[in-house]
Amino acid sequence: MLQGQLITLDEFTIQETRKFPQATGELSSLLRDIALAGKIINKQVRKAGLSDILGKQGTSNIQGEEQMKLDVIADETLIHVLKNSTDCAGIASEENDDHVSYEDTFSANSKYVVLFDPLDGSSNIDVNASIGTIFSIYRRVSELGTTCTEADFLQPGNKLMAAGYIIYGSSTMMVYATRLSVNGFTLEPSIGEFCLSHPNIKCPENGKIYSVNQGNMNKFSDGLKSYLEYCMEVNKEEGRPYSHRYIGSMVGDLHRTLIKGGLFMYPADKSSPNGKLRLQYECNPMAFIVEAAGGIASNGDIDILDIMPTELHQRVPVYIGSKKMVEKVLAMAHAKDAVA
Ligand code: P6P
Repeated sequence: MLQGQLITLDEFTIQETRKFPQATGELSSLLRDIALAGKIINKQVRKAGLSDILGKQGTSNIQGEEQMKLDVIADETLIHVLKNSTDCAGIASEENDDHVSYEDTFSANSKYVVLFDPLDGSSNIDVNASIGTIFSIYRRVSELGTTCTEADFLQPGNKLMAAGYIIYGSSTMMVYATRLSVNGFTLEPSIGEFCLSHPNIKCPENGKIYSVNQGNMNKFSDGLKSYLEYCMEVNKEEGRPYSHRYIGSMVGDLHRTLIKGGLFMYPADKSSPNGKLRLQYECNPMAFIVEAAGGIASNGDIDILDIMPTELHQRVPVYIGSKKMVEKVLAMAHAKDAVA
């Protein structure tokens, strides 16, 4: 996109709001607040090697995972920015036990709540691989003017109003989906603005990249093992063997899958019957984005977005990406397991 044609995130969200006369602009304003938090986190991530913020914080989160210093910085940044937003009634973070309800009058009368994984893939921080912030925006189900309840944060993904991520990679990008489209914005550091760089993203219907932690193969079901063998088989007509790409950062692996097509999966296995990834903080927002772009996302049985959450930090198996690749792995996994 030429310099003269730059459309900033602010301009884009205002244009989108104008398409709907009844829209109040609150969702757009909340997206801009999240973008601000992303810019602040980006500043810390980009200089992490030069300041004393690499490495472990010396604490663990609700997941029992060791927190990196940048995990805590990102979490605190999002909590602070959203507390000062006029459009967020409360938040729930992957790093914290419970949700937080903002009590000031403005916030209590806001109609949205935000869930986030402040810095997904943070084990990659010290080796400079892509990491990201994942966010979900729901309309609250509790009454305006009252304190948020857990029900506000236990809504299924098919109730999402918007979801997105900020990826701190070779460039810093914000990608978000509404029910209408998925759009990507690249941070232009010289003006400090996210600018539209990937309008109307579509996930290719098929692909040639599969993304899974192959080290867990011995713990996978027979059906899944047969699918991985299928990926590695030589079949020139069908473009196999596929390429295996896995960086251990869901945002990085999913961004590639969204743009280039492919299949990302974190299946259930013998030691993790519900897989590893969190429904509310990772799987639902990513499923919303990929499905808005034409892909599909399943837990192996049903659409991720149709799962009724029962706990804030529950984990689910996930198969997500190009429609034809997800359908194939589910067919092979089920067929083989059905026989077993
Ligand atoms: P494993 C990062 O810790 C994360 O939550 C996701 O970003 C990533 O896809 C997954 O876990 C990696 O898990 O077990 O392969 O290291």
